[in-house]
Amino acid sequence: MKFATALISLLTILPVIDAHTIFQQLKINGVAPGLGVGIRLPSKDGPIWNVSSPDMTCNGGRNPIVSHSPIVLPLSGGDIIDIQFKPGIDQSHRGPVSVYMAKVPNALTETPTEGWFKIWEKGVVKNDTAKGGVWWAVDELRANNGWVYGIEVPRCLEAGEYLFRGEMLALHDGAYVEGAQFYMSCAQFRVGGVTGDAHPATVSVPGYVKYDDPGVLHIDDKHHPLHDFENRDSHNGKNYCHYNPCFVPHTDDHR
Ligand SMILES: *[C@@H]1O[C@H](CO)[C@@H](O)[C@H](O)[C@H]1NC(C)=O
Ligand SMILES: *[C@@H]1O[C@H](CO)[C@@H](O)[C@H](O)[C@H]1NC(C)=O
Ligand SMILES: [Cu+2]
Repeated sequence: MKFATALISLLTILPVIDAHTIFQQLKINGVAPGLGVGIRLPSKDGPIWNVSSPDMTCNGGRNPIVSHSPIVLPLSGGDIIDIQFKPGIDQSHRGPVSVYMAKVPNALTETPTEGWFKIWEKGVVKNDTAKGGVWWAVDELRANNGWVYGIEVPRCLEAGEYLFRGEMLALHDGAYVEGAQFYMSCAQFRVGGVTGDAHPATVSVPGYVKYDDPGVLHIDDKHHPLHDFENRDSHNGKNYCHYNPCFVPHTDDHR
């Protein structure tokens, strides 16, 4: 396959052991098309800190895109997507995982700022004091060799081409301005087998998040950083509301 060379050289760029990570591979209903296939891969797996930067959309900038897959992967409503963040992520890096989609005229060439809606999110997975306390989506990802499982493609989407943005947020330095670390890549999909009656609220990326949103910046009510924020009730558990939007158009949620 033509894109094999680019992917092999990408693998040599990304070190095997690294504190950081990036969404590099996916499965559709359990089948993996291949590393980087259908995905725009940056040269480096470092975070984006600047929430106002256009690099928030599909990475780039300090992490230039080196492998822009020429493939748009076919999808149907109700398909289950798994995404893998590789290589590894240091255990100091903890936080939520979110997935956004945006409809575009051409998934190969467009990088839209507007029109993003969140289809999936996971924050705190469990809180078991006997087993280390609060367990975040990123802790689960780390335990699963980078895989995030079970992202269902909403059946109510309009048919057409979409960008699919997998995002991991590491909150450990979120007590500081532009401290929270965003890791994202975009996959390219052509969606069919859908009802077309969804009208989800959309946000712009960048723009959907500010460094001082409560789900991103962690400070106490006197504006002192909370270094142990992950284990504070006010910032985790069921009440943890991700940075905007907090709306997920589930498959049965025809809005
Ligand atoms: C963040 O990105 C915005 C938009 O590109 C830019 O104007 C600003 O200078 C950047 N800030 C930093 C600290 O690089
Ligand atoms: C986590 O468990 C501890 C101990 O039971 C409890 O005090 C705390 O409120 C829980 N936090 C969340 C976010 O559920
Ligand atoms: Cu880091």
